[in-house]
Amino acid sequence: MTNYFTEQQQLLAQMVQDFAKQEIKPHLRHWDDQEIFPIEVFKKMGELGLLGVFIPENYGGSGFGYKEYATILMELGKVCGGVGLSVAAHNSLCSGHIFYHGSETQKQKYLPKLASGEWIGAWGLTEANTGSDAMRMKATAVQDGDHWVINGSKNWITHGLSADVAVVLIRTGDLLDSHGITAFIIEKDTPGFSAVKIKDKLGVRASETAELIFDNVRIPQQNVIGAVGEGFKQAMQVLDGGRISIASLSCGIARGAFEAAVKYAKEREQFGQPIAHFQAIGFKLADMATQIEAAELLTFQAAAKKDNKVAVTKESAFAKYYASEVAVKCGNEAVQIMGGYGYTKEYPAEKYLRDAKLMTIGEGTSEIQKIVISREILK
Ligand code: COS
Repeated sequence: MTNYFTEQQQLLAQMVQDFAKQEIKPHLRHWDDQEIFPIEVFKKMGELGLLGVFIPENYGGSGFGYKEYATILMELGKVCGGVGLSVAAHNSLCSGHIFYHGSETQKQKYLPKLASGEWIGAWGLTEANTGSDAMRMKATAVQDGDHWVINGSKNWITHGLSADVAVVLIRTGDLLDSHGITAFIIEKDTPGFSAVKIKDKLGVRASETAELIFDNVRIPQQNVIGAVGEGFKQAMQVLDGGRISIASLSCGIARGAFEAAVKYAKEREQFGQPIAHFQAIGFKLADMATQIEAAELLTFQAAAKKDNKVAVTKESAFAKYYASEVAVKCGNEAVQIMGGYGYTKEYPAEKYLRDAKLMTIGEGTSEIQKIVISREILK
């Protein structure tokens, strides 16, 4: 795929590889074992322009497009799905929501801090009982003069504990009214707002996950994003972009697992020769390579359409669905090729598999992607 990259994408890929070699790879195992979200390393990525990738320069961002964003996340995915997930949630969900739907005042207030990494951003749609069925959310906001009072909770929120600011989707109208949900910006120290870390995840363990709790949280009217009642539609549009980021991470995880498997298959000898010489292994590698190329093409297709300001509902679902399933397959095959070694933490394959599994769940499960795709086809 590298051959299709522009010079700018190649430079970005190299920059992320250099950064990852220095700042991420040496600590991967520790962060994964201890479930540590490396805040200081995350903030350093802000200095490199990786936390405001598609935010225009006048708001302190890097001013790149989605193709460059996809390239960055593919490189991060090769190294650590957890760190990559935090970068994705920060860029496309929190900053993306404010950038695409916020007022000029909100953009000027929040985007420079988010793009530089001074502030970490989270985004909250899901609740304990409403994941795929997002519209049935229970957290409510009631108007009180020029403020809104929020009660309820959000669950599975990426770096919800460490975030300085969160964009949250809250019910302001009737249950199941698609125009009864509103997006609010909440800052960390707002009274009544707290968060609890969720522990013991299977994968993406270097990415913090938290529950957000709202106990009579008073939010000023100026922190409403767009119009009251527009939140659900905004969230769906934000996820259309976000799913390209998960597809990109998935491609990176798949390629990381593939490269580790190729290296091992060339070195490991059984029956007097490297196992790569056996057709059983060669065919596995051929399937992995073909599927990764296809996943990358789908992902860059969605990214290119997003850059051309074309609706990407179907294309991002294609890419997210296919690439995330390919990541799981490649992680699984890498473990199989490495045999007993692949089953230990001494080798990278098992982490790729664990990190990959989240990609088929977060920002809409594979089953939700198929609902989105089929609805688009049958429209
Ligand atoms: N872009 C713009 N608007 C969209 C949209 C999109 N991609 N998808 C839906 N909408 C709009 C619809 O047009 C509809 O608007 P009107 O009521 O004005 O006609 C409204 O949103 C409701 O849409 P729909 O009737 O399709 O809602 P459903 O409850 O059937 O839900 C799915 C649709 C299942 C696709 C949605 O709930 C979903 O994506 N769920 C998964 C959520 C998810 O990814 N969660 C993980 C978050 S982890 S970060």
